[in-house]
Amino acid sequence: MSDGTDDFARKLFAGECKFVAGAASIEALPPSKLPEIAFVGRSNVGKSSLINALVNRRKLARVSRTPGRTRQINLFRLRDSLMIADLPGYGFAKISKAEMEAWNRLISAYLATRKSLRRVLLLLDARRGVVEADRQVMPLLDQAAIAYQALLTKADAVTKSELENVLHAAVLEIQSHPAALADVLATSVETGAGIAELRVRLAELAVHG
Ligand SMILES: Nc1nc2c(ncn2[C@@H]2O[C@H](COP(=O)(O)OP(=O)(O)OP(=O)(O)O)[C@@H](O)[C@H]2O)c(=O)[nH]1
Ligand SMILES: [Mg+2]
Repeated sequence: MSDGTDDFARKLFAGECKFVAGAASIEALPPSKLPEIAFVGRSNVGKSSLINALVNRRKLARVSRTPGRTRQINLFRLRDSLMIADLPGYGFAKISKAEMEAWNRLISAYLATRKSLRRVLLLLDARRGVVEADRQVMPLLDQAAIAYQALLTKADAVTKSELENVLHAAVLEIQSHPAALADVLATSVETGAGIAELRVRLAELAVHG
């Protein structure tokens, strides 16, 4: 099956993708008019891996086994159509209170001031689903009133029936969040599950040209 949208999505994510900036503060973030998608989720959930899979580059966004690796907002530009923001992960157990407050400030400021932000992707590990740290972040997203899409990462790491249970529970939980989109997408960078579908959804928000 291939209509115009699929075609555009494929071309968009196969095209030029450039690292624009790494910003540790909102002031350091370059202004942009292009529609922007932010990747949000716990440390180690697979944000950078998913970005790499979407653009089909192995090492565009840095991937690490050590949680807490991405400490700044990393901004990427896809052609002249879309910006992708890889946000620092949260919920890392060994983080100090001061670091957590710094994270909260950075993310709240980003959500409140980034005018070009069109969507947030909230990544959840398929082995766990929604966890306490996510429950603290979701109200921030609701307040910002930016539509967010919840999705499961690492779908390959659970059985089919586990995946169905976690998906079901996640769908039920996000229902009570006003800014969350209704469905939850299952993805895996290992099997490629959900990646093409996600490209199409993101391409719908991009500048077509
Ligand atoms: N099995 C499996 N492992 C994955 C998948 N996606 C990511 N991982 C692994 O999960 C670990 C963390 O991935 P990252 O992409 O660095 O996670 P992150 O969310 O960017 O982490 P921070 O930058 O620390 O917030 C790495 O060891 C990845 O190889 C997946 O779809 N399946
Ligand atoms: Mg990362």
